[in-house]
Amino acid sequence: MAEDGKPHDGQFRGTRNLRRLADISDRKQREAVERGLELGLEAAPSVNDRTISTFARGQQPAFAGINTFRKAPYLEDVHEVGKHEVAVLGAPFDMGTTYRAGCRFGPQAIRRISALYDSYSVDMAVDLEEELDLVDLGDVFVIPSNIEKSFDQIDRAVSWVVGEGVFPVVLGGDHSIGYPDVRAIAPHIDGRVGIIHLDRHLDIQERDMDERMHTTPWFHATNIENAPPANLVQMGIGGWYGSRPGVKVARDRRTTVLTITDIEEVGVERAAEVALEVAWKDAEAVFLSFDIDSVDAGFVPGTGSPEPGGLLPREALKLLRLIAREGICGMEVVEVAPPYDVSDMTAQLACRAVMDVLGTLVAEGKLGARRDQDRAEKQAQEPPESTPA
Ligand SMILES: [Mn+2]
Repeated sequence: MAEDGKPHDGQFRGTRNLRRLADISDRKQREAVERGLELGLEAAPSVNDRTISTFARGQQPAFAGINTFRKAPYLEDVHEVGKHEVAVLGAPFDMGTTYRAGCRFGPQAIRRISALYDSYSVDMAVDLEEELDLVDLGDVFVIPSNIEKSFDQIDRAVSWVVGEGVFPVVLGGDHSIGYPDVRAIAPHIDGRVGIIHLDRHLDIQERDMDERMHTTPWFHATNIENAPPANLVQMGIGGWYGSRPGVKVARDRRTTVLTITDIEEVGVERAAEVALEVAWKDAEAVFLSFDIDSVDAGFVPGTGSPEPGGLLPREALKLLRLIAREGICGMEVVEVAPPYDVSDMTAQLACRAVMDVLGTLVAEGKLGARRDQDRAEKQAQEPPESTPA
């Protein structure tokens, strides 16, 4: 019992987080209001709330305006990306799909539904707007009829972002982009890159119908010298679709495979521990690849190769958060195919996956204002360097 006698005070995260959130500044939100009034005209005299402008220029209303990811600033000039911490970019490519196409519209759909969300989470006690400098770079110019040229374009785009020291969030697109994403990131890592891959499918065969399709990214990614298969963890596997050629490769290369039944049996926490242990072994960084079809098809109808019996959304989000806690070097969310979606629910879960991962990275001081604060405090504690005599 707390001092004021209120039962359960401080016992639950929710109540504690209300206080934590109150400590986060609302500077960016206030600036956004000022900017809205300046650019969008003051509201009609009948509107009592004078923070509202005539033209919608900020977060609200969620259903209005031009959408970027969570209505973050659109960074038209990619040369400026290095001034920011996180860049969202779309890879609207679906020529690697082997069943139903449509995930070229994934980035648009994820951005559209992302406008629904505010910047802060009571469960995580973070404010993404205030504590993280995120921009939306728009989409990569993919070459719709050519897989290899599209890989080159995606590789070049992601490599640019990472080379500028910025954390990439890639919105797919089909899973073939896992290969160019890792190909882009690996050269920037001084050491091994682990890969944690959530999926119902192994996606590790060499070719599919003679090409490098969405069933093949990890074959090619784990051919990259510092992205070895020993550090690849494949979680949630268990679909009946397209597994046979990949099974042999996964066996030969000795990747770590956890089926959905494994996860069910050991539990999400233990599964995450195993994944982190394997992916991080002798590695400098870990890349996170989230195939939305790792979730039960009932929750994600809008995907190219749906599979019943996968993760529940809450399990998937928990797994992602546990993985993100140790820090990652980038993430992709793939296989959101809006033409088959219902009520934006698939795009919405993809959006939430990104937000929960970013929120975790901020909360754990791996990215954003808390990391900067930790670093500044550490620096202040270090004794001043002695000047040479
Ligand atoms: Mn899949």
